[in-house]
Amino acid sequence: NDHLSFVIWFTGLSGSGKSTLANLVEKELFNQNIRTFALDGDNIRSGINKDLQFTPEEREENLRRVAEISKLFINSGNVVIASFISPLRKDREYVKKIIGEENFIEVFVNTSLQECERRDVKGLYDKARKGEIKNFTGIDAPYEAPEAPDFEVKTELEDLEKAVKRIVGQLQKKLEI
Ligand code: GGZ
Repeated sequence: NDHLSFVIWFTGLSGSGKSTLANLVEKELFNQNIRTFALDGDNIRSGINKDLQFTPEEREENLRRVAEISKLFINSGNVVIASFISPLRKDREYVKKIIGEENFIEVFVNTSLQECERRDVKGLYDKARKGEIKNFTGIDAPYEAPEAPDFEVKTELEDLEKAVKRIVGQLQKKLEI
């Protein structure tokens, strides 16, 4: 089953639901016999990027390596599903340049800081508010929302399954299957 390969890049705050949405998209593509490979903080920052923390320079390097890894995987015929906060526009532009504009699909997982903080699944916002974690995105480090993402999911308003259908439906045209 031959199909085009590209990167679906999920950007949004910690706790916005990037991984949840990415997993649903991956499942849907898998069901359609599309080869996918998922990259996120969990499998990247615990291994290949465990030398990197969260200063602006280290985030940039984190994302640069992710972009290069993504390129390797798309060249081997995978649709890459990448979920990273990727808070700065300039860094997302850099990633797009490495991967190639035509192979880069940006999904803005738009959940308000207020809601992410209310959920606080891992208790990280609480720690950041107390100053126990420095440079935390949304608290004492910036998040720059994409200006023209290919897709935007407002998780507080939209049913996730519907959002997945919308995204995968559009992608099928691009995939030529
Ligand atoms: C943001 C942090 C930080 C700081 C640890 N700022 O919700 P999580 O826990 O599982 O996802 C977050 C993850 C972010 O890593 P990324 O590689 O996606 O970031 S970036 O794209 O900016 O390089 C969060 C955890 O790491 N985490 N400290 N200070 N998120």
